[in-house]
Amino acid sequence: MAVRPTPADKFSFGLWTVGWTARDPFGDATRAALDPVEAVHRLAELGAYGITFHDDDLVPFGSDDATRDQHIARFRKALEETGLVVPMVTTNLFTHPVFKDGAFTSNDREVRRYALRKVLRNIDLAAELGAHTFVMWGGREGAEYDVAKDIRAALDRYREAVNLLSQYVIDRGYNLRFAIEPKPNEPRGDILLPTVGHALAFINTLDHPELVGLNPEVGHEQMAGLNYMHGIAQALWAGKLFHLDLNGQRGIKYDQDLVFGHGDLLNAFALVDLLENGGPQGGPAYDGPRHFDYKPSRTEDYAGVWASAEANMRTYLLLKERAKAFRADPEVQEALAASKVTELSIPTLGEGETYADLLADRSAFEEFDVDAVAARGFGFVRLNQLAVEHLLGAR
Ligand SMILES: [Mn+2]
Repeated sequence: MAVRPTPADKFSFGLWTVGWTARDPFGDATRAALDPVEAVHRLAELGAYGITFHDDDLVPFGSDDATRDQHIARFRKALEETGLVVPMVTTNLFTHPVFKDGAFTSNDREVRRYALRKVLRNIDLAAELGAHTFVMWGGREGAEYDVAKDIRAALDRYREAVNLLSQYVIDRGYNLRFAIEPKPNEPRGDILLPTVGHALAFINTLDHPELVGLNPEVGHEQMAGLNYMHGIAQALWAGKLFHLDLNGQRGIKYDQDLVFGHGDLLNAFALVDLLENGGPQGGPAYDGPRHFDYKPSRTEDYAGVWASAEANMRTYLLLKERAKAFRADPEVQEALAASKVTELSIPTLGEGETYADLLADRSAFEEFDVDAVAARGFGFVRLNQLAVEHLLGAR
């Protein structure tokens, strides 16, 4: 099937994804380092529109100012040559040993002050490169031992950090919003703000909640046994889907970072259907970057790296095409109505109806035939089979 990604599809990749040299806790790197300039050119050739990075992906940690400027200048030149954009930037607050007990929430106050400086410097770079989203994944913000971290104090410090960074963005006049990326564990035993729900509750306590949203990742929700599509739907419902990280995960285990769709394919289908067809008029519910945060498996050479990058985009486009066919199928529309999926959009009380009116409505209770209604089936299995058949290309 002719599936060709184009920049209009808004696919973006982290520099750390295709650039992962495949070092894991048990083994050495299986691939040589990738030049960020080559990553830009290759991704542009494959049809991507954007590239994202952690500060240290682009400029090795500890580089002096002159070296830093050189790395940034080479990268900018590659962007200009290819037309690739930088929609998002993030900060590495997890690799260097100084962050072993966290960054914004380290028990060590000096580490917290250093972390804020590292992020402030990176915010300037993000704004300079035209990014509109600044992701915060607090991978080391957590603990292994319940007695070793005061969780309420840690959340106070987390909030203090995000409030300070928000004020900085406002004072500088940057067109930049923050997106918190939840994860339940790994590398810490337990990470703060472990799910979409925890992060939403935290955002509501901030000085500038309008500047802070979410960057939910497929694998991070599924590692906790949660439904990613539900998480995305709630983020949309709250007006907080600022960005998203697509990849694949097979169940509750370590963070696999597989290619998008190489985990729970049915959930990926429902996700793409939501993003592309879940808007108020049946169009897209989300118009931001379709960002892939995956890792090309350790078994792959560079030919496999670029094939896997392409696989993410192809899978997304194929699911988009399958979701469109699903929505257009008259039998699906009939099954959705028969399952009362559409009836859920009708408010439970009529317009202007009060609880007094409900109490006076004998058909709602006194004359309601509980047994007859309880005997009615919903037909959800038939509906889901229609989705499976569309996904398999059988309809
Ligand atoms: Mn991620």
